[in-house]
Amino acid sequence: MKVLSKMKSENNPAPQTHSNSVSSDRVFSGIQPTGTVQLGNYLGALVNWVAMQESHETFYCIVDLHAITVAQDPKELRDNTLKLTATLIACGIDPQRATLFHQSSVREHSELAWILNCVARLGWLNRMTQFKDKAGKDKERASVGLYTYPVLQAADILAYKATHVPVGEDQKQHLELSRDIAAKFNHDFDVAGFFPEPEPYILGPGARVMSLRDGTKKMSKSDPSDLSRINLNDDAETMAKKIRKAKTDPEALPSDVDGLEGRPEAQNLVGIYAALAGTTVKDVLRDYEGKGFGDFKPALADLVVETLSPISQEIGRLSADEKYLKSVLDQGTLRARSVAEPIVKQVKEIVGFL
Ligand code: AQP
Repeated sequence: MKVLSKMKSENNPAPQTHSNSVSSDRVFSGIQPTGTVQLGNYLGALVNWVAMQESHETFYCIVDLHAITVAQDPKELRDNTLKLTATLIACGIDPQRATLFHQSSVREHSELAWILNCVARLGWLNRMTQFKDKAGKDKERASVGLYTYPVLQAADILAYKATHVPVGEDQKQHLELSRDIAAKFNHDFDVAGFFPEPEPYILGPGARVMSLRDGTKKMSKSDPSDLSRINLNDDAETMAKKIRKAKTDPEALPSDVDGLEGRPEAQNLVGIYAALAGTTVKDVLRDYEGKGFGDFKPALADLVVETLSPISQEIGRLSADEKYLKSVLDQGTLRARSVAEPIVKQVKEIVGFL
């Protein structure tokens, strides 16, 4: 992947890979079937998912158990699960290489989550900022599931003893919690090294894509404003219109990264350009220094359309083949269970279940 290879060297050491062989590292990541995949999901997570399937054993999970932490229409949830399967394949996930499945079909996730709920501490969960954001002002009315969401996330990862988790920056705190839970389990039951402490894998200028309407807010599937995000299934005209209408400021682009300080919308658009072009913010500014958004936005719109249009068309094609999508998930479930079942069985023995 052009995008990933450049970002890796500049920002973060990559997990060990070996050419022509699969690394012993195991990768797990998840995505909620809560709407249409947006550009932030793509750049923050999916680009890395695709790259990592080449060199690692990978488990990619459609996390429907996480989705129901907020109200979902049952029919929509089922439809979204299939649509997301089509989207992930259209983005480049190869079901022959990666294990692609939906979370509720592997009961070990829920079983391990309960055990880990009894390991995690209330004080740790009280510090989770995503709960505060998602629960909003009236947190008394939020579901208990939304509160314990990060523990289920730890179970998702640890049920496979995954070592690396490619995610967007918003998931950093949850990943730290997963590491704490793994370490506490190992310590409490005197099983040093039983669970690895999973490493977050957060890369490059696409790790935090912000709303097109407000550069201080993360781009999100569930933002009520469709203009705030680029959906992967938007048509070319809609994508270009959203970039044209994106909030900006009247200043020209600066010559260096420091000049973007205090200009969240400009920073976001330049970051999106850099991530899509597989380059750095610094390089983008070198090309567009002194130019206004009247010049920059059309170039960005072209790049967005050029990258996402083929994916959007492929989503349309694959979505029509429900039988194929279900067979991919069925196969993924079998493979995922064959790994998670013995690990969770061992966990039950360790904690003392008969
Ligand atoms: N704006 C973003 N920038 C970079 N990465 C992002 N991710 C999400 N938004 C951005 C990453 O996408 C992966 C899957 O996310 P998710 O569907 O599990 O849930 P989320 O993080 O809550 O994403 P959304 O789009 O905001 O969904 P809703 O609106 O349903 O809550 C994760 O790796 C995430 O970091």
